[in-house]
Amino acid sequence: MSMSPLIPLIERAAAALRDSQRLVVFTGAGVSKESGIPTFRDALEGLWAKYDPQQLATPEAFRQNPKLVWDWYTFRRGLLAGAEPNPGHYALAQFEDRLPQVVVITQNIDGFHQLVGSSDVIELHGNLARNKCFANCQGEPTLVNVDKLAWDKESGPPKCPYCNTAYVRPDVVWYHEMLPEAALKRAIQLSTVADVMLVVGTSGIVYPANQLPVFAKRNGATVIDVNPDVSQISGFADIFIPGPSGEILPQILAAMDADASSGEDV
Ligand code: BV8
Ligand code: ZN
Repeated sequence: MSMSPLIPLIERAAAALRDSQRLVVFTGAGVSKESGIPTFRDALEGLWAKYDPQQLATPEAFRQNPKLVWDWYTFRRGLLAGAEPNPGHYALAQFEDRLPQVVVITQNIDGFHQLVGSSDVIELHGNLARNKCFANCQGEPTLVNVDKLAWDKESGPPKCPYCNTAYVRPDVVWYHEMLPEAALKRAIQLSTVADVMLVVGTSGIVYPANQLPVFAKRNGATVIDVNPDVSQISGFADIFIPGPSGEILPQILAAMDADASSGEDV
């Protein structure tokens, strides 16, 4: 079998990760691509094809047409129900058995990192499984369990059961909305003191999440970027591994274990 040109990169990444004391993993839609979850832009097929996501995922769009936006999220929840975590998610969870600190900071809203056992996950953009009152009438966030509500589902979202005024909306961060303050603050803190940041499956386009690798790099972290394409991070990453995370991450884990066992032989 010809030596994959990626092997030296995978071994360099494994060596950096094996010694890390304060690892931050920063993920985007790409880590869930091999789970069959369309990335943000792909989630516009069929009847949604004519919409620009940045026109659907905004408070203005929801105010203007709550049913359209609610139905798009119901459609995406259906896609998620048919998908499952991939080997990349599992490999990231297994880092915790080998390293003193692993925090996963994700832009994704699918909850897959928690589903496979990652125990410290920061969700910068919320979670598709949660809903809340659009007015956060009981405080930020006023979570609402819609499974307990009866309403005409054809009409779009239910009214908030607490205030009966505002509609219920998905608990996700829309464009032009602030990210959850505590989550962003902790994400910045951890990125600033990380000794290694493993960036997986993000284009690095969306602000302010895309600043985290910059903070890590600026404060001396080794930055590793795993992405089949060049991202906004690849240019300043110490190690750029061009490949799909579902294949690359298990190989990095195996290389870490191979190193470790050879270390034990000595
Ligand atoms: C805010 C939840 C402050 C909703 C999402 C002009 C310039 C700069 C910034 C802006 C600007 N205009 C507006 C802004 C700010 C804006 C922004 O960044 N816009 C971008 C488009 C330029 N940001 C905001 O509005 C944020 N809020 O700034 O607030 C503020 C507040 C008030 C007033 C003023 C300012 C809020 C952003 C949060 C938006 N919500 N998600 C939902 O999902 O419905 S973001 C959404 O897009 C997704 O959640 C996802 O996280 C994100 C896209 O990022 P990625 O995860 O990187 O995904 P992407 O598809 O881009 O890339 C996938 C990558 O995977 C690719 O690189 C691909 O190569 C790779 N890949 C593919 N296959 C694989 C793979 N990788 C590994 N393995 C594979 N197999
Ligand atoms: Zn309410």
